[in-house]
Amino acid sequence: MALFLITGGCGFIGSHLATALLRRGDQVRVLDDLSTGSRANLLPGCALLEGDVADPALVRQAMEGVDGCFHLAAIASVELGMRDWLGTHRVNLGGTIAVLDAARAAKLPVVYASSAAVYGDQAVMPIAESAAARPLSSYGADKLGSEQHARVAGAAHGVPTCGLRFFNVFGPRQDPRSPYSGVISIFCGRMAAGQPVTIHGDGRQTRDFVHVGQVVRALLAGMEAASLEAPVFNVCTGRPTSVLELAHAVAAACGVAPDIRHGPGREGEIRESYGNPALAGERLGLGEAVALEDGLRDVVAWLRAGSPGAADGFSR
Ligand code: NAD
Ligand code: UD2
Repeated sequence: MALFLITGGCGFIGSHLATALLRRGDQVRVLDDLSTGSRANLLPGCALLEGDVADPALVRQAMEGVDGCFHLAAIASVELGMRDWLGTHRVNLGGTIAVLDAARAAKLPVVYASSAAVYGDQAVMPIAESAAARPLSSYGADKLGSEQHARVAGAAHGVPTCGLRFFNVFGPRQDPRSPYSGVISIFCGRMAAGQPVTIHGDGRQTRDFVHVGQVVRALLAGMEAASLEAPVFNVCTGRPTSVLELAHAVAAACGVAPDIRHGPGREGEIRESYGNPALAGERLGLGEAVALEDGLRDVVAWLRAGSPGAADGFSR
């Protein structure tokens, strides 16, 4: 039995990871400021330290006695990064450096969330890890910065790391009420309530929607793969879905006729984004991805059950 720290463990992805760790018999400590996460997302048995991941003294305290850290705390929104450049940078890169710095005394392994946003617009699809990173958002730039500091942590300070470039993650517990939430939770929340959805632009932009169950498997495998070489892996399905196709798939999962409006395109919108999952499949040994339609059914069932917290059984 090991003790793991999860920063951002009260959030969407972190809370599914906490559940998986507890289920396999590990202990979990969470550091979270509850800005977008919630206590209800944690199962009893998780110790919660409430505060800021960019506070170095608090992070050192949170790291005491643990066997490894999963660093997921971030302001996970491209749009918020556009609006509050410096504020999000303090959390999204400053928080990562605080975690890596605290890990160096005991040389603890750190698995951290990067993002497909590091790639920006790419000409060649599906995107492999070897593609040159060219972020178009401050959020993506801070995730790329996190990868660079992870490399420094390994080379200069002996901290083993593994970075995971999540593509567009979806599943139960992604807040449908927040305008900064992922498109699937927004579309499911609105369509299940009989409301129209707004597509930014023509809807032909593509994304690679990966179920949170697959992301949790990647995080657990990432802890085993963490090394001083600071590897990074895509976490994706390799399948593109346009936002327009997605709207129709969500309508089908909700059993409603789609009511789709089109609004202006988003600033800095990435046109095409789907990843090559081969390297992660080989090195992390991830199984078959959950099909989009099956995953959407999970989200709709969770919403119809009243969006319950962690003791909900909505984990794959
Ligand atoms: P989330 O907003 O549900 O979770 C983030 C958690 O971090 C929340 O519980 C929030 O309260 C906490 N947090 C935010 N700022 C903090 C701070 N200053 N100090 C302490 N805690 C803080 O988002 P998520 O979707 O679960 O994302 C988890 C990680 O995965 C993030 O790093 C995000 O950038 C990354 N990611 C997510 C996706 C996705 O599609 N959801 C894709 C790529 C990468
Ligand atoms: C980015 C990252 C993702 C993750 C996320 C964190 C890429 C390719 N992906 O996701 O990895 O880090 O940021 O927030 O960089 N949309 C609508 N209507 C809506 C909401 C969204 O049309 O009501 C569109 C949006 O314009 C975009 C797509 O849906 O084309 C996905 O948007 P999102 O906000 O769910 O995620 P995205 O791609 O910004």
